[in-house]
Amino acid sequence: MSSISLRGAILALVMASTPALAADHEVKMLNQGKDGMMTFEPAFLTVAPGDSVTFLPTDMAHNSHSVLSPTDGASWNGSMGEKVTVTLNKEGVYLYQCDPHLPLGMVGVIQVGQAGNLEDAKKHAEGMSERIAVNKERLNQYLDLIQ
Ligand SMILES: [Cu+2]
Repeated sequence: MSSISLRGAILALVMASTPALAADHEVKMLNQGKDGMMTFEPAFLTVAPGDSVTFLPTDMAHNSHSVLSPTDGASWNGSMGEKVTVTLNKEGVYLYQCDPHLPLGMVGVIQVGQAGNLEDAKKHAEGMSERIAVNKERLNQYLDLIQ
C-alpha cells in the first residue's frame, strides 16, 4: 500500500469513528394540528443526547415552557410567540407545556436517550392532568410512546 492510500485509509477510519453530528429537531406551535386544536407538532419526540429542539411560533399565541426535566437537565421558558432552541444533553424524559393552553391540553414530551426518570415524569404528569380540561388524553398518549 502506498503512503498516500494508507493516509486515505486512516482518514476514512477516523471519520467513521467520529460521532454523528447533533441534529436539530423542529416542533411547531399550532392553533390547529393533526392532534386537534392547540398543539405542539410533533408533540412527542425521541432525540439523541446532544441534539437540540427548536420550538417554532408557527402560530403566534403560544409558548414552550419546560415543567419537568431529568436531574441536571436543561429547562426553558419561552415567551409568548418566541422561537426557542434548547440543547438536550442529559438523558431522560422532558415535559413541557404552552402556559395559556395547558387547560386545552397543549403539552409535549421529549425522550432523550434512556428514560431513567419515567416514574418521576408520570407522577408529574398526574399533577398536570388535574389542570387540563380538554384533550386530557394527549399527555398519557405521548407518555405511552416512551420506550
Ligand atoms: Cu398555546
